[in-house]
Amino acid sequence: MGPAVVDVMKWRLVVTSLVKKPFAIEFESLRKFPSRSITAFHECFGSPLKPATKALWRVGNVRWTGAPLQDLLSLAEPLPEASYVWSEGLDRGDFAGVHADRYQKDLTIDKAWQDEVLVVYKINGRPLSKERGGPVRLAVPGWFGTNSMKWLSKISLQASRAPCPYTTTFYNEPDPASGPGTTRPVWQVEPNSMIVRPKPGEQLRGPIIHVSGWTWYHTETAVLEISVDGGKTWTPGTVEPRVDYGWQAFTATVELGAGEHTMHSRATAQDRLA
Ligand SMILES: Nc1nc2c(c(=O)[nH]1)N[C@H]1C(S)=C(S)[C@@H](COP(=O)(O)O)O[C@H]1N2
Ligand SMILES: [Mo]
Repeated sequence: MGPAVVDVMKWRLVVTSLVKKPFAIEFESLRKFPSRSITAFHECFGSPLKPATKALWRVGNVRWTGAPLQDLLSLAEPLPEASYVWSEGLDRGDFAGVHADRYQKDLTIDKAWQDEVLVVYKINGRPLSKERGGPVRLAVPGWFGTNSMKWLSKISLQASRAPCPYTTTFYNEPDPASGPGTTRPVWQVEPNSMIVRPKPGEQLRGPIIHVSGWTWYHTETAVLEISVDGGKTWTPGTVEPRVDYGWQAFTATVELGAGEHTMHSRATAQDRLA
């Protein structure tokens, strides 16, 4: 809906609803909370109107700095019936013919208590720009970027999911675990990988080809493989260890004869190993 223009002197973060001690804090008070920095991949789900049907990624790797959300929650003391944490941004307007007074998202209470979830005021060591969601946004490492609320103004503890277009009309995807016709919220990402070298259409001298790229997921990628025969056989590559929630670089070597070839990469995460 376009960036919100926020005056940091007037900005407050409100923590409210199903809590014993609702409160509001100013920017300077937020900065006095013990700060934490975390490296994390940051991936856009893509347009919720046109989910990507082919290999296409909008993903980067950043370092967030801010106060752990769990510290704010501890201060507010959520009530037992609080099962979701709603976040609200200051942008409003229309998207795809649907009006919203606020951009709103939700997290499960379990994710909100994890120490990687931050109320962020710096990216890569610098203050957040207006476009990046400044002065304060949420960062939810391991989950799609859409959950990382920009121009954050309110955190509210609730018993059910948020009713905003961005949690109901948009950002629900087919759920392979529950069968055809079912959907799940666009929250946690699936194991993923992307070949960066060779580039599409690049001409190379064989037979030994060096492959490199990135892999990312909610937990660490354990196995990364390359196929040059459409997925019949797979050659294992080497994956660098993960830093926090960051993406992991991989390299592999394959042998190819003359001609045109198609290459696939496949990531298997630690928690998906049989
Ligand atoms: N308030 C608000 N937060 C938002 C959005 C938005 O439109 N409004 N877009 C989300 C989406 S879909 C993504 S992918 C990320 C993009 O963050 P970036 O601009 O830092 O890459 O912000 C998320 N947070
Ligand atoms: Mo996005």
